[in-house]
Amino acid sequence: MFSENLPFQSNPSTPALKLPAGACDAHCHVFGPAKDFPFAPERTYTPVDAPWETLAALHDRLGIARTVLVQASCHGTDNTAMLDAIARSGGTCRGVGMVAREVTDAELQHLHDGGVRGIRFNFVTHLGKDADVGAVQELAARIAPLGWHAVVHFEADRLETLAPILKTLPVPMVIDHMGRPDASRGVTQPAFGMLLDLMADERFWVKVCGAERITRTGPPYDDAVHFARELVTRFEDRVLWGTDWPHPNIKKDMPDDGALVDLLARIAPEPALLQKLLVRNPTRLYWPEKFQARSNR
Ligand code: 0GY
Repeated sequence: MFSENLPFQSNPSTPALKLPAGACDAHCHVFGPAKDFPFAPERTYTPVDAPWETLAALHDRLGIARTVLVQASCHGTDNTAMLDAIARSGGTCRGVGMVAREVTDAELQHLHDGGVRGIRFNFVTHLGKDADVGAVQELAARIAPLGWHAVVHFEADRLETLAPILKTLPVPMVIDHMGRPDASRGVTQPAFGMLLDLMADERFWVKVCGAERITRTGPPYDDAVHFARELVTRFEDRVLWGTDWPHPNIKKDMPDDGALVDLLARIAPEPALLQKLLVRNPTRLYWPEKFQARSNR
């Protein structure tokens, strides 16, 4: 049986915070519509339809100019909904796909041509079977020549086992949702310490979104903000942020995306840090050709 997801908020608030030009939502999804892009039979949940047009309208309202779509488990390794959205975005969107171990070089090239710049591996119990470690190592070696990175999504208690494996991979790695610690245990908890240790290695990046996932107190996520703030101040050049719209598997307190944007005023109140988090860093990872062009000027 699949669990059914709650609908996203259809009328989010307009944020008070004005985002810098070129701001990027580096973690969000398109789902379906199921009639055009059916969900994967092996999924653990059925999301609500969340098409590109709805996401684009949300981004307009929030002041977001660029998008990184992240493939989610409900679509499995069928990246077509994401590729379709990227193709319709007019160059403002890039993607992170999910692929089978047997993916061919031609398929990887097709994804690259379609705007994909990384692949994602899940190690999260409620999303089903973990990624196979042998496949992760093999695929990481194959995407390295494409200049791609790996996005790694895990629960905090998996890091002890995963860290030694990740350290052997020959690509940059982006960790989802601050490594999913239990925010009620504070920033001094061992699991978060392990993440900070990992981040000392320049290959690792982290997304400072997911406050609504790690919180134990709910909105306005006071317990979770400390984690994001700590990461942004320590690793200003390797942090990314996203809305996580349409918020799959959130069971209560469906986030107001406008309020999530306003949380940035507490996570990165310094304009220079906000600029790195929302513009410079995602450009370096997802639009490297523009990043290099700017650095050469
Ligand atoms: C997220 C989080 C979740 C879902 C997935 O691949 C997925 O289905 O990532 C979750 O359930 O916590 O980042 O979208």
